[in-house]
Amino acid sequence: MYEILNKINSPADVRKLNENELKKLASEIREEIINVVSKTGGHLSSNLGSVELTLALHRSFNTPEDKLLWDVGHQIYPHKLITGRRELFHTIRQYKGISGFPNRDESEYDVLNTGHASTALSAALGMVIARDQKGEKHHVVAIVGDGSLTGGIALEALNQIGHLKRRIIIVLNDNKMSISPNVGAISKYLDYLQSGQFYVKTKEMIRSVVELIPAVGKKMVELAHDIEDKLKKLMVPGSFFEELGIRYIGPINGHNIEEMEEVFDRVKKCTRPVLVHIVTEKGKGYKPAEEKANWFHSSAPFDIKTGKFKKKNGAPSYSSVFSDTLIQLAKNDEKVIAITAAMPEGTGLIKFKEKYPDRYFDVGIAEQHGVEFSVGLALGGLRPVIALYSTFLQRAYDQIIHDVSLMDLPIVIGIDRAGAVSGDGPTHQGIYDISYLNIVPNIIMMAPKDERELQNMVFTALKQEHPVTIRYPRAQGYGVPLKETFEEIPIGKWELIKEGKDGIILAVGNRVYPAMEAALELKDAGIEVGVVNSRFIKPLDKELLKRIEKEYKWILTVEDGVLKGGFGTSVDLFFRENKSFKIKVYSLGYPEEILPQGDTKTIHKLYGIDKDGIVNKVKGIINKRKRKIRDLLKPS
Ligand SMILES: Cc1ncc(C[n+]2csc(CCOP(=O)(O)OP(=O)(O)O)c2C)c(N)n1
Repeated sequence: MYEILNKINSPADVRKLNENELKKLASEIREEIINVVSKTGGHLSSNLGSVELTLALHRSFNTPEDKLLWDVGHQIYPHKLITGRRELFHTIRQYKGISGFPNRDESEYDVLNTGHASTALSAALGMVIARDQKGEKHHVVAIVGDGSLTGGIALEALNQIGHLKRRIIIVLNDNKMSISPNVGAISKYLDYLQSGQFYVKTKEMIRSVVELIPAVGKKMVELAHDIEDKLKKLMVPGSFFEELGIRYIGPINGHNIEEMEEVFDRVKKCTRPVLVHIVTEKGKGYKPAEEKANWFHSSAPFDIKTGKFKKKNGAPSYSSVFSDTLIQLAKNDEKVIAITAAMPEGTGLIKFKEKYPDRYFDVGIAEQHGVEFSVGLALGGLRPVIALYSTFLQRAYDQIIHDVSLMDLPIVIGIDRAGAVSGDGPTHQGIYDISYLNIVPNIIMMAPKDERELQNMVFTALKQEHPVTIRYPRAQGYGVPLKETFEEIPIGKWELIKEGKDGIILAVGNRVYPAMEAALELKDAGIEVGVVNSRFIKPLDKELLKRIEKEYKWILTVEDGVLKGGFGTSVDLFFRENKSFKIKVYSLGYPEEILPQGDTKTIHKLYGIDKDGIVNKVKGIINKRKRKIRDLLKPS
């Protein structure tokens, strides 16, 4: 039972609290977040850091009339707890539960659905224009982290915000961290603003420059003042934002509600763009998360007392096999360069950084730039390997077509978190990559059935003179033994695992093992189906397809991706292009709809791409064919 939190049904209740009650509320919110996330998993550190900021915002601004737009949206658990979702909070990230991100369908307080970084400033500016056009008066506040501020789209928005000079409030929530410590020149600049050194440096610099000028005549004095003015501007805190036309205020303690409220109340009177620089601590209030904010960024369930994560099985994750293999291969090839876009832990490339710091680059939340940077590396004769989550690779689609594909460059893209993902919901599903890459020329697309095959794929990919993508899920492997040596896989050659009688299953990546299990179960039921590990999504194994066409009556394709434009459609198209209508192609995958939030097991089951779903589909195909034959035999 929480003394204060249990009475909070809306921000109006928070506005009535006194200083002590507010402090108590902040601590109860933290306790509730730690309790729930320790069971469900979720974004812990950012939420522990944004508690006071959330309370101050909802007290100063008249939400929901005033609009709060949370960038990424992974830091809004405190916001959810005080905007009417307290009782549902334990369902967060679960199937049929509340979302871990802002969701307009859930609450009028959630203004913009987010999940990908750096979108809030652009959307906020659009809402400002709409407000002004309609003669409305409310405030529009975009809350963006220091990591997300480095994303290209955020900088494009700042460019237009400064230009249009409309009334908009930007709250920069600076905790010096992206998921890992923030990187890049902008991050250094924010550090500089925080450090207070600017003041000393300004004075010193002005003094030294002025001293250099001989003090003769009025003109020289004027010149000295002029230089002083310019230098001051150059060194004054926030002058980067000021020069863009955005008023800078800060840095301000993001854990002091009173101080923040005072500032917010003041900036509400501003008639032009303002940026309030708030400084927070990621993981605040829970020691393990304060010490390891990166590991608790998107946390697995953990033991509250020890701060230790609850492990599943002992097999390594695909991400770590990808990274370990790359490290092994980089030993004998100095040209191999590893690139991540702000996900060193998630992609496992942090290990590469430790081994080869000079050949590792974290480009920040900048997937477009990361891919284009790889283009330059490849043009310069190096072998870039960039690992991105499937959902974030969407950001770099133009670079993939316009540069990687059209110049046919040898770049390896590790597509991590491919397929349905647990917990994060619609914004993070990695289900589109097969379809959107399938249509791009020159790209070789692979998907391993297990961790050993992933090793061989990384090895094979680095031998190609073309772009190669390797998609793998967020999962641990099957415990298949890994090796120190690797085998090259012939491009476009599938693995025929098992022959069948009437039909054969062509499975992709993480669907191969469920297909094998399904085939075994079907065998017990007297149904013999073949299974192929379609380890190349592109190019197809045309030779094998031609043989299958001769020997089988039907094919069932299975993939952890959307059906339209997916692997199944490629197989179907292959036969149609060859004017072959003898064999029937059935497909399992996702329809064109927004997948619900849930764990992968639930999603796979829901859409029938797990073992049971494959068994049922095969039985359905066979029954349908039997019915057809019976119908044909009926006397007319
Ligand atoms: C386009 C995109 N790339 C990567 C991510 C993964 N991601 C989620 S939060 C985050 C860090 C954001 O840092 P910051 O904005 O400073 O917020 P903090 O986590 O520090 O609170 C990253 C990289 C994402 N959500 N969107």
